[in-house]
Amino acid sequence: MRDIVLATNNQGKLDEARKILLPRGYNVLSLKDVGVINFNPEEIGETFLDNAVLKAKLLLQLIPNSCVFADDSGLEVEALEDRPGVRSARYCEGTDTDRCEKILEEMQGKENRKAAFVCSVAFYCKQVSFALSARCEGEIGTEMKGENGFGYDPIFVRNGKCFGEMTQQEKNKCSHRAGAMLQMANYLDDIVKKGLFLGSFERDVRQ
Ligand code: ITT
Repeated sequence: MRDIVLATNNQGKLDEARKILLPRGYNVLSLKDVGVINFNPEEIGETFLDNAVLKAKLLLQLIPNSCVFADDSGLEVEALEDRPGVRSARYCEGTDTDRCEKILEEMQGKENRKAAFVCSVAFYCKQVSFALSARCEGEIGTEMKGENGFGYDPIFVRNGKCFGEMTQQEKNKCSHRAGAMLQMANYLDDIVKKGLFLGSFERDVRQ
């Protein structure tokens, strides 16, 4: 099993990444697993890709002998000029529910309800780095639905079903994160074949 450390404080992202990458032979370690505490980079990038790169690079500085990756993601709503976008996590003060309610309020009376989730991923280790993005198209519902997932899942509808009502397995069949993680796994397989993958986190702590 190959260890990769995810630079996130978001448990929802961690759970989804694990479900997608474990069957591909990649063991996703959390910041806590590798003893990194107080990891709070300022996300000053203008794009999801910029922020993913920023988070991954910062984590690599802290654990330079490991393979690390970061996910920067969010919701783009067409009628709101692609807001909340890179500011998805901090669109307004409060909880995920408060942020969903704010979007629903802003969408009142709007006919165009098209939206997309975007996920950018950046992978870094000593020898190699890459970054990529994936999108999942859908629309904003008229009310919050379901108890599953996290963030804006209760208001994001894909093919008639809300992400908040989907099981993780269902969401992982079509989500932006699944798209990005599966592309990443393909790149990683290539890196392994070329002998450039660094190995496990254990090696990192022992050296
Ligand atoms: P890290 O930076 O620590 O990874 P974060 O939650 O701050 O965690 P981002 O800066 O990438 O992450 O912001 C992403 C926000 O976009 C997240 O907090 C959710 O509100 C939303 N989001 C991203 N992916 C989502 C998904 O699959 N379902 C619902 N909301 C999602």
